[in-house]
Amino acid sequence: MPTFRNPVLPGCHPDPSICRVGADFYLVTSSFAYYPALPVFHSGDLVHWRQLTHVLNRPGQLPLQGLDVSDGVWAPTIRHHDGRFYVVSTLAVNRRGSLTFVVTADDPAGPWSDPVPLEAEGIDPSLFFDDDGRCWLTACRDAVAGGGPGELWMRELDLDRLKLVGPTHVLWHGALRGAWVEAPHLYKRDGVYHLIAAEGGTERNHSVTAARSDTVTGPYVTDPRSPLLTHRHRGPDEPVHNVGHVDLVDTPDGETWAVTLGVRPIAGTHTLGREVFLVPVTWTAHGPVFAPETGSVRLTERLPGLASARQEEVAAASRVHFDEPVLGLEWNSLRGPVTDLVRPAADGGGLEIEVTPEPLSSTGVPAFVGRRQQHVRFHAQARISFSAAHPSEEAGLTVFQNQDHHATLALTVDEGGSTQAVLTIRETGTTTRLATAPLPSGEAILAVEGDEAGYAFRVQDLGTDRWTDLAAVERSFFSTERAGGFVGVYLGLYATGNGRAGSGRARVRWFDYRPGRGAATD
Ligand code: 6LW
Repeated sequence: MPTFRNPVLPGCHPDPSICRVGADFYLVTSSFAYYPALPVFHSGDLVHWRQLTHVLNRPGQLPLQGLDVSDGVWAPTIRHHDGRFYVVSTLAVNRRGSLTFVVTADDPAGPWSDPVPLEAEGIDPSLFFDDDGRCWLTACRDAVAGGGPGELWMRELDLDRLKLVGPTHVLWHGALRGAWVEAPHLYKRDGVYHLIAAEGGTERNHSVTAARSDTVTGPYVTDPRSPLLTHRHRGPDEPVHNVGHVDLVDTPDGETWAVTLGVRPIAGTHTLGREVFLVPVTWTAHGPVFAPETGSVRLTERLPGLASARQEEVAAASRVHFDEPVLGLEWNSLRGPVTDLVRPAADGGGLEIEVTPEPLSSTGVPAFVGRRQQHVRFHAQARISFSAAHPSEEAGLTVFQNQDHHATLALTVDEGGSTQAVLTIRETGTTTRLATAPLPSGEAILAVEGDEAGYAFRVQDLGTDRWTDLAAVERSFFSTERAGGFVGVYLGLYATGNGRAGSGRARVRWFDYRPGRGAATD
């Protein structure tokens, strides 16, 4: 039986939503405070995904400045109806829904419209297009009149005016007493409306629950089989945890599959964030059955029967020379565009990064670009030259969990003006210098190698070609369990004057990322 490896989208890609148009599948995930926002992926076989674009990739579309990395753009839903793609999502501030919006496009590769605000409270909006052509938005919010803590609600969306109309229908308070119910999606099968949701929170107690009704606005009755999918009862040896937040799609061959988020903890902690896993689904008179063979999300799963599937080529390893006019789609900045600060050099000789006062520890827009770490075992290195004008100026590589939790390996100068490489870690307001190495040539290869134990940092002075091992940082330092939040590790390039305006700029000739030994999707 041919199989595939889960996760199908490794690295920080939480809250996946999926739809199909003909033989093509499209998927979107949360992007939090990263810019551009809401990555859109395409697949022909549900297993291999290639990024097409971002839904929000124009300056000023959403106010992300000032936000913690784990706030921002949460839990989108993508749907297609009548030749048009729709994405609904929420801007979260201080971990609460502050603005829900809809964005549309005729082509999933864009351009997408500007976000249209909706009078919708809460988070995790979704869309359901009924047979009668009516469109319904569902979402979750604090329970208004008991029964909570949370509740799922619904209102009709006027597609011409992109405006919610008519009364609000409170649909359901969840199956698990006392647990917050979220991430609703509505599906109709054989005339029955199936409301699928997540409960228990996005950590270890995460689960998939359901309710059903014969009429779209309810009443919805709890599916007594709930939870329909969870790993909350599976012990520490289970390789996949936090399973929940699903979206379902039917294939042209009549199969149903679900995408779900999950994490791959090692010794109880995870660094890659919530990733996208693919799970088979069958249907009975009661409703969907997730992972009918095993009841669990597996790292090796049988292939979808998509006989004629067109496979997307997905390169794991890459050396980027930054000789294209714009950065690849895998590169994100924080809270806004940085095209004026971080750009491919006009002479084609790599990436230029301006020194600005904005430190990585702020909630502003630092001169930073990063890509997701997608393998626990990986190598990343960059060839960089930088001559700092002051010891507060630095430029280099960062292993970035969030603004309060990251490590930097950077070129700077000491009090005497001599160039050196400095390795520091920052944790909740405290910066600790772990190691330094003199770099008389001012040009170096900065490298970090990760595995189950930790992140080992080293530097090669290109004047002498001599490598110096600096120090290793334990892997759990960068874990969500330690740092909090909802995101995974990014590997980035940055420059800052740490509050001091600078005039210089760093030059990065190339950046290398490749999975480590045995790290297929490790
Ligand atoms: C998202 C909610 C959740 O809105 O985490 O996993 C929030 N569950 O559904 C942010 O990812």
